[in-house]
Amino acid sequence: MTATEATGLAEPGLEAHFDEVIAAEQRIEPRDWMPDAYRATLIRQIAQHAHSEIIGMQPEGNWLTRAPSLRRKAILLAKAQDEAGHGLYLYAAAETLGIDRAELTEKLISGRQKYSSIFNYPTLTFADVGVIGWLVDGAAICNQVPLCRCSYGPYARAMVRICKEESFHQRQGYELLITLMRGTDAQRRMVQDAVDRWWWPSLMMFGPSDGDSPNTARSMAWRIKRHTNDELRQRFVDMTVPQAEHLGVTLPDPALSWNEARGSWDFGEPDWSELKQVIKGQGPCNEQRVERRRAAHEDGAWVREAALAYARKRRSEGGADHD
Ligand code: FAQ
Repeated sequence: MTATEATGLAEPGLEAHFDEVIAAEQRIEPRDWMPDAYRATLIRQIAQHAHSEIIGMQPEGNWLTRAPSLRRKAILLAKAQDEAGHGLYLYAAAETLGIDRAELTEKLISGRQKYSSIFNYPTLTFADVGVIGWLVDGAAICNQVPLCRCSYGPYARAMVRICKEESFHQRQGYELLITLMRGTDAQRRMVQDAVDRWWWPSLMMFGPSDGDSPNTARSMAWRIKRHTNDELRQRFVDMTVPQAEHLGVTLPDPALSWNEARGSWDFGEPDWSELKQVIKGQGPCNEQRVERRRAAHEDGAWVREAALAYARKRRSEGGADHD
């Protein structure tokens, strides 16, 4: 499918130029003409991505007051703060497409926009913090590095910084797990239990299999997505299996085996019905995650009002906005 076929619109000069920019691997910028469906797809994806970063603070945030040492607490705090920052860059990127952040937040808390399925699972032990860093941030990196080459400039640029920080997140997770694996039998069991619970949901982060992914073909034609969901899932498995061996944990998939001919790992089929349920809002923690976000938003109303009142006052007094 070419970009023009994907748009289904007829605005000859503008659309031809848009197609040329995409074909030449150049960037579309906020003031450029773009097909409505391209804009809508970007808003959908960037908003979901931003919401995921913001909701994604909750499962780990759950352990901030119970981290086992000051060092682990400082690392976890820094990671959660990074995620808040990622959410903000991404909301800012979405705003360049003409949507307001307040509207996006409203859509999230009213269930009209999605966030990643992965953040609807509970964090039962401190090993989950390590496994989230290793597997969830690992999956996020696989998925997001290609987005640094996305055709929409503000999203691609936001992804460059985000990916650098995600790499730190992944390393801290792996280092935490290595420390636990060098500990007691109970600690090793705790890590294995966390891996058993997070492995399949991590594979589901990449989205439905290619045959069931309605958006991939068009997003690839527009060079928003650079690889299909299954390609990225395979890349993640190939990257992760040797890391699991080094760590000394077993991945909970009896079908996992090296395929000599393909030069990559064969693996089992995720439970797609589970992914559908979680996306529909029926995962283990969906309700509590959205409720927590809604409460935080409502509790923060006075901050937004105060900031607005201050900005208005400054403006009416003719003060500079930036000092
Ligand atoms: N969860 O046709 P496709 C992170 C939806 S950030 C929920 O394949 P598409 C950092 C999909 O939206 C993690 N919904 O869709 C961190 C679509 O529904 P719609 C977030 C999902 O867009 C780490 C429908 O299913 N990352 O982890 C999921 O082409 C640690 C059909 O699917 C991003 O958002 C899912 N897993 O591909 C933070 C990356 N999968 O909208 C804290 C950017 C699919 O039509 C701690 N996003 N759906 O109603 C993407 O790359 C893509 O949007 C995909 C989905 C690959 C997620």
